[in-house]
Amino acid sequence: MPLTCRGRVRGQEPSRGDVDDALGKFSLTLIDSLDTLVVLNKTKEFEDAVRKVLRDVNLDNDVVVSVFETNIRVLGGLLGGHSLAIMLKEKGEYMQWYNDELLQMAKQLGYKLLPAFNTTSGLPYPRINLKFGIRKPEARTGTETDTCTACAGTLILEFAALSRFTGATIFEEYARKALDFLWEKRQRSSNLVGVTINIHTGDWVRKDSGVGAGIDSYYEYLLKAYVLLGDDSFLERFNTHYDAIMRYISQPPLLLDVHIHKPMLNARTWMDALLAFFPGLQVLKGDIRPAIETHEMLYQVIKKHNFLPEAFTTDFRVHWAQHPLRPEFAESTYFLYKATGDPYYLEVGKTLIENLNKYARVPCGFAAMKDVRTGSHEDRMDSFFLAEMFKYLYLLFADKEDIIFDIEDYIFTTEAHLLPLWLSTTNQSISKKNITSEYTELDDSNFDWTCPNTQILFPNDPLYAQSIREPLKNVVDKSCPRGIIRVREESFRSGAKPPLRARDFMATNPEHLEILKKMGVSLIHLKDGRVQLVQHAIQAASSIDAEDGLRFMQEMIELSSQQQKEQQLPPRAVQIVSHPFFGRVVLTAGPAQFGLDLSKHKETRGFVASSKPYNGCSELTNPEAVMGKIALIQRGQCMFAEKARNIQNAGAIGGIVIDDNEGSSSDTAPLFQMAGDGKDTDDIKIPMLFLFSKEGSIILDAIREYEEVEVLLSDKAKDRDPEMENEEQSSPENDSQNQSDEQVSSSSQEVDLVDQESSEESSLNSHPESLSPADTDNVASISPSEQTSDPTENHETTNLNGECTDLDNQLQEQSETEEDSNPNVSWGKKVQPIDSILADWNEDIEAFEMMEKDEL
Ligand code: DMJ
Repeated sequence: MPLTCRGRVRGQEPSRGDVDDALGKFSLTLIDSLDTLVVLNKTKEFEDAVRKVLRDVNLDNDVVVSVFETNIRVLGGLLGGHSLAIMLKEKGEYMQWYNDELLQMAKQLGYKLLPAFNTTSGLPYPRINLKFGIRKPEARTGTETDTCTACAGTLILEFAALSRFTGATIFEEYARKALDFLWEKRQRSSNLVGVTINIHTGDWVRKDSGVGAGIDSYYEYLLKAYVLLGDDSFLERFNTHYDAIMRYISQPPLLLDVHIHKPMLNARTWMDALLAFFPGLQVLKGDIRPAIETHEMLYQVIKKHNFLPEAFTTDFRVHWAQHPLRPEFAESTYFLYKATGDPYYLEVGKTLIENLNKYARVPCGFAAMKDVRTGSHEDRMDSFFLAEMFKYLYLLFADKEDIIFDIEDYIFTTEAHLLPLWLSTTNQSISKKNITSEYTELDDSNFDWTCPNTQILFPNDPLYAQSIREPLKNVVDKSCPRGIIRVREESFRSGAKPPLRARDFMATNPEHLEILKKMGVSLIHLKDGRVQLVQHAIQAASSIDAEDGLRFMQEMIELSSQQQKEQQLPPRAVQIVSHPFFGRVVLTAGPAQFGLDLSKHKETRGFVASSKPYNGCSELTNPEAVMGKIALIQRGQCMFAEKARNIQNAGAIGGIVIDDNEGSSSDTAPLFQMAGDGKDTDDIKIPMLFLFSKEGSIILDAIREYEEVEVLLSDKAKDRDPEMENEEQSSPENDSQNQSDEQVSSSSQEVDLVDQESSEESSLNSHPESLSPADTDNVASISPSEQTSDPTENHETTNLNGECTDLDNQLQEQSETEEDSNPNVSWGKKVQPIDSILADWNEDIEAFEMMEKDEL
């Protein structure tokens, strides 16, 4: 926890949900970073770290952990540590005392994970209790029915290594069985796999398919299992899937999820950050061209936001603004540099390092970005940051002599742990599968770019990679908003009318209503004037129309979720700029619906002071203390607007309301906007921001320690770098005091004070990132396409110069002026319960599937 400078101990911090399943009270970060120390030539530190692991780590904790995360981070970490420990021992200088202790620990952990495989399918349960396993009542797990494909398909490297290192074949057998089952269950006509699968029946639960979240490392492990174990069947499976990926999911430079049964139908209009590993995998496969293209597209998104947001739309807008310092893009950059030798990739690496130092580095480590748009932090530094990011960035710039062993003798697991390639010839007790009976030789055209090495393929063309990147140079900046694309392209080319797009739909257009009817979509006029759209695929004129209807509904939902986000005020940033923080700590703050709008005005900077009374609900008794400063006030007992008026009266230049609910944090609670008091709040001129208790206590602790604490309130954190330190050193404290005084006098002239009665606070819950990308899929709320105004207002438009019109503004305008219209969801404040939306949606999908079956 790099902001509060503590370790995160499961159970001692508020639960963050699934993400905590990686924590098993087993010193995760220490184990995950063991082999990084050796790569970075910190051999002495490695030796110390191994001793600490052996001395302190307990694997027998009563904690429910993720089987996948425990495998890739802990088992992988122990095995990577063991691999390098024996390498060092053999060299004769370090680790001479080492006697396979890490391997013994890995074996103990391996046996702890085995009960998870006790299913008829052989697919593991997603979670296990380290002490009690699966079934026992005290285990608190074992009732799950689903797991993700990557969760079940990312075991073979670690499990096979464990078997081969120890001679205990059971681990490799179990991992192979799970992979065999997934292969059997692939959708036979598309050769794709879905995101989640029922571990008992093998039915696909989520039938969307991409190369990012939920599937990613399943593909990675098929190819790497072939490399490590030399078993042809893994390569054949990988090639079969790869062919399908390139046919359906790859839409260069994009990689877009599709439906496994209808692979020409895109499943969403956004991409997640996890797919950034894919160019690296393509390099390993030898398919350099699309790797260069996708990597370039991702790099441009990064240049725009400093980091890759967790999810971004096909027109490169932020869909989910968090960035937990994921390493995938650095990983791909490393592999592309190795393959091409193009110094461009060193420049890319330099940018990544500069951004990390500039925006993420805090006194106790590197903090995840809570929101790439504001630059605010989250008190979190996941173990993969040291396991992967450090390793790949170091290796990118390292010469062969910088590394004390030959990195080419090892394969990287998905967590970048190193396993020696000599394992392929050790303890091969499991019979290799030869060509699977179902394997059909693939058309070679997909592998045109497959090669042992680009130096051989393009020996006289050092500009090869550049020539591929060049046409994509402006792909992000010049991109026009795209909706769902590539729907039955062939039929449009042959003259058929393209299907109705959600963005174009107008409920007053008779032609549109006719199309809806054909697609099986009915329009219901609700009593309150809203309209609701419901699709019954079975009522569609044909299966093609039903498919169009499904796509239309999905587009509507995506559009509405987009609009909902656009209507929300983004979070703000509170940046601590005084010594010793120098702008490095940025806290996520909620905005207010009143007072100075920080997105329109320059930021406000000033020292902080607690108000008396601390709740700010009456005239302040310490106006001299808050005069010209940013007042800290506790939430509760009166309205936010009243607090603002009281501190403004006392001469404060801004206010930070700190939550009175102890332990609350923006990591675990959705941020909200502070609402006004229902009356005119134009008299409030100062900026007001809200901090949850944990973020607030970072400021309060800083005051206790350093007394004078200066902060910057803004919509986006200011660059923090030596400049800020210099600024601080050259501007004596009273400079900023003077500046603050000026601000106060100008703002107080404009202040028109109004007395308010005390009443209860109200707030508008509007955290844009409170749903994960997966959560947002089926739920939406949208302003209707207008039924009377100029139809062009609702269109995605490109003018004759090819420049994009600002769709965001159009949508914003729409949302301000229009009432509700809806595809099976409700608009505005009257939101249909999620369960009912999902039920309707599932009903539609079931009907659609039923219809498909009938057709067959
Ligand atoms: C890592 O833990 C692994 O790379 C995993 O396969 C997915 N991604 C995370 C980091 O983003």
